Amino acid sequence: MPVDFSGTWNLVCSDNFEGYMLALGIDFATRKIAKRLKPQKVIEQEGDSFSIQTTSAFRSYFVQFKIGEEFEEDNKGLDHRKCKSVVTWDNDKLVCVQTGDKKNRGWTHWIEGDQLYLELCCEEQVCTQIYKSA
Ligand code: VL7
Repeated sequence: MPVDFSGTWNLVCSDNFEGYMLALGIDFATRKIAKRLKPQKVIEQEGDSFSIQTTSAFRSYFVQFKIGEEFEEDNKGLDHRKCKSVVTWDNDKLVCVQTGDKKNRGWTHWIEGDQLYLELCCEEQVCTQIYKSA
């Protein structure tokens, strides 16, 4: 049985979100607002199907995918760059590769204890976030 990421998760800490946003070319004013946000994630996992709704007071983002099936991502409200994305399992980690204009773009989710981890990568930048069950 794979790990179950389902639930409502609140951001508790974030490291190098600024570096990640800079790598994505997010402008100063947007970064200033974005770095103060405490987003909430609602993850639904049913077999190989996932949806992840990330909500904040400023912008929100929704993504839906099936393990191993490539999909188009528009990153609407974020950096707006289109990507071909695919999510796979790496043992108990959920790994998304986002192929597009930016090198080494993607994210990884895993659970440790009662915390949900998210590592966001773009070019040389890695942002690590920790979420706790709401
Ligand atoms: C999505 C933000 C910076 C713009 C606003 C920040 C709003 C809340 O990819 C992500 O999550 C995955 C894995 O859970 C599922 O989509 C992270 C946030 C990346 C990039 C762009 C700053 C403006 C944050 C949506």
